[in-house]
Amino acid sequence: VDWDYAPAPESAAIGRVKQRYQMFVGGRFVDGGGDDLETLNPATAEPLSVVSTASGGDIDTAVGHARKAFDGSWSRLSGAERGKYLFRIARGIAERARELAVVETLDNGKPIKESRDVDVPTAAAHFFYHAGWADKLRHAGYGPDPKPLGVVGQVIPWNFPLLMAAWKIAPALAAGNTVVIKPAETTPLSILVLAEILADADLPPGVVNILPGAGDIGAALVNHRGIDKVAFTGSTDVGKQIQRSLAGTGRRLTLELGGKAANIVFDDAPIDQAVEGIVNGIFFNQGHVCCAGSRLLVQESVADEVIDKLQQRISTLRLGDPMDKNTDIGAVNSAEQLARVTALAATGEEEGAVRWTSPCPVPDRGYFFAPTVFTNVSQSMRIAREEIFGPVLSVLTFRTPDEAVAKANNIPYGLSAGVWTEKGSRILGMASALRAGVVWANTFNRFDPTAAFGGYKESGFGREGGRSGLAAYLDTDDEGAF
Ligand code: TXE
Repeated sequence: VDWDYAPAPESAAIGRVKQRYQMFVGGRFVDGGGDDLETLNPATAEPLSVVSTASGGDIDTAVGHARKAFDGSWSRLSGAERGKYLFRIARGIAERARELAVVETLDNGKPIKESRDVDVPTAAAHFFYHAGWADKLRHAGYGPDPKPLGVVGQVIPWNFPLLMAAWKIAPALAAGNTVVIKPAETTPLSILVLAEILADADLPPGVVNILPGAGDIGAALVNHRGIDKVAFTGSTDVGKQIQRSLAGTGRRLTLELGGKAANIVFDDAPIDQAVEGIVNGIFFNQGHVCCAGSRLLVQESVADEVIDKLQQRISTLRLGDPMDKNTDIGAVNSAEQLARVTALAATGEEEGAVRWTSPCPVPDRGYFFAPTVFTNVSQSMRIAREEIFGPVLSVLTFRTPDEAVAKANNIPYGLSAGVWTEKGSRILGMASALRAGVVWANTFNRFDPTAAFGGYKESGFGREGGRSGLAAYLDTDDEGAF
């Protein structure tokens, strides 16, 4: 935990979930033309709050405000002045860290220790990092006077609601763009707290507009004629639809889609450390992670030892109330996602894999799924190929490094991978052979705003974070690949 980014002052309002939230458009909190949306606490399946949603007309209004802000004051500000706003927003997140963590956990179902120690500080760090970029664009090798793209339409998912908002908004603003963003329908609350932080930071009206709504509003937003660039994080199916619908429009597009990462353990790896990394890789955030290490590839000679230690370790994980600081695994975000995970896991048994479920008690209300491990998995099984997006690990074995690479790459995705070995040369060799945007060595699920994140193949294209992530919001041919 980097508490510089999340000082969590005792005075912060803690856990204040309002009864109703409004949209944030043109610098004001307003009601939208869509039906109100009830958001649930997935740990209890009980209503949590109500959110006003956007209609098609609201998209016109929000894009109009974003255009006016772009053409007006925002694009005329110096980079240093834009940076000041980003610093203020970062500090605002840090000051309201506890409240944000509680709202996030109640709305999403993730353990409070994760929203407190990962989501919120990393969101603040993202704004701090991009604040530093705002006045340095001319010195970053993008060309003498790199220009923003204009009005950016962004659609984000429910697995890291605040963090994804930060990943999208911070680089867009640092580069000088204005934003219209749609959160996921099951997790609209934390971004609407962020809206209060934006307002308190005196961000000029229209620079960021937040439109809660369902997928139809996302589709209307990305297809709106006033949008210059689209950034989407979500399912591969929706990403493909967006790519098709934008074909020929000339609009810039970045997609961050699904994954099926291989976490590869060699026989010389520090086994206990690897077991921790495997657990973190798949059970962090209930496995609702696009880069989750959902396929364990373990070298045959240590497979029994690793699986045995893994099951022992998983048996100690506490599943339950996400607001309990001791909880390791919280609630699945929605009834729909629970049904999806349950159905896909069932195919594992049908196709002949051996299922092991943690003996932990499972709460009798809310959306919970006990940590599950499949062994005897073959590459053709659905649980080895499809993104489950839940706390389910599929274990495959290999004998040689070449076989590990072949199996790791033999999927339609290419977002991330992990390698566990004491050999430095092997790490370098694997990193270049694996078709994955991110390769972690002797660690997993480490995020840093300075590092570019993004995929190959059906995991999408474009990068977020680092110099490359910023390039995606600039009118430059330089994709920032260094
Ligand atoms: O995703 P959707 P869902 C994967 C994961 C999960 C599956 C389904 O495998 O099990 O997708 O999740 C908006 N045009 N990921 O159904 O529908 C939607 O409102 C524009 C991986 O929740 O893609 C939400 O804001 N936008 C992933 C966002 O897209 C549309 C994160 C994501 O929802 C739209 C989430 C449309 N036609 C799910 N339809 C990751 N890469 O991290 C929906 N949306």
